[in-house]
Amino acid sequence: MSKSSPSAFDPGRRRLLAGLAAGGSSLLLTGCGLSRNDTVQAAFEASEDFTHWMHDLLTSPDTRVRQYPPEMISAYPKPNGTSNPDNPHYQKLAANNFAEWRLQVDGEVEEPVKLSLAELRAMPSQSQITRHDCVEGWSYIAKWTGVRLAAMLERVQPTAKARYVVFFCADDLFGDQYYESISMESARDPMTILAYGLNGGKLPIANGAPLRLRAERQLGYKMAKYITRIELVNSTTHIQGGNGGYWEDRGYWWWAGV
Ligand SMILES: Nc1nc2c(c(=O)[nH]1)N[C@H]1C(S)=C(S)[C@@H](COP(=O)(O)O)O[C@H]1N2
Ligand SMILES: [Mo]
Repeated sequence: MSKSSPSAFDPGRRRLLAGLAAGGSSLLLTGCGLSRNDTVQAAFEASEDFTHWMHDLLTSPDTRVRQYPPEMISAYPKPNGTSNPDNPHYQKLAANNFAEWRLQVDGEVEEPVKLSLAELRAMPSQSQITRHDCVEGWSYIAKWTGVRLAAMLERVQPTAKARYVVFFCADDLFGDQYYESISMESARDPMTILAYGLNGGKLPIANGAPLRLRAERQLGYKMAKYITRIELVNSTTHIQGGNGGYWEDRGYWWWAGV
């Protein structure tokens, strides 16, 4: 299953930390990102390479988000928002184990695709044990299995205009369709997957069956459940409220990092 699953305790990350400590800096890597003291900040800001360096640090495989050992998996992966889309089309697909469900990937791509769950499962898979953080303040640890979004992008070949990946969902929440969007950087992160498995089994309906996003650097509401279509776009301003997501249209942050 977990062909390219990153290890729970990444030695590369420890080497990086050791290297920084040896350099006399007090740069800290935390689950929330980076914090620096003023001296270090002044030194880095003097360098025109700072932004690039920061970007490389944040996106390098050495800084993958924290993973947990299997014994820390929570007993209950608490569903939130929609837990069973009530539209008849979804219910019909669910009744037949999503055999007729298709994932459409289109928009700013050279090779649009329409894939079945079986075809997704045939692609190289990855498993990861991570913590889900809801903006409401609760969290749980769970094991997710799926396909790297980066692999999907390689397959569909984004055009030069593609800047965001938009996820359209099967459910309505208070009358509007749930949707989300992430940056190409977040989409290409090695820990960003389209998940069809949870804790060793099939992804339950409550948690987004048959397919949901895991973008592990971001808050729970970014992780679209019940995905039906992925569209690559140059801008999200023409979609629904124009702010890049269901909750963003109601005032939440778009980036929503954890
Ligand atoms: N389609 C859809 N995706 C969604 C939601 C939703 O209501 N509909 N809720 C979001 C919120 S706020 C959270 S915290 C997580 C909850 O995921 P879970 O139900 O698997 O715990 O899904 C996110 N993705
Ligand atoms: Mo949430």
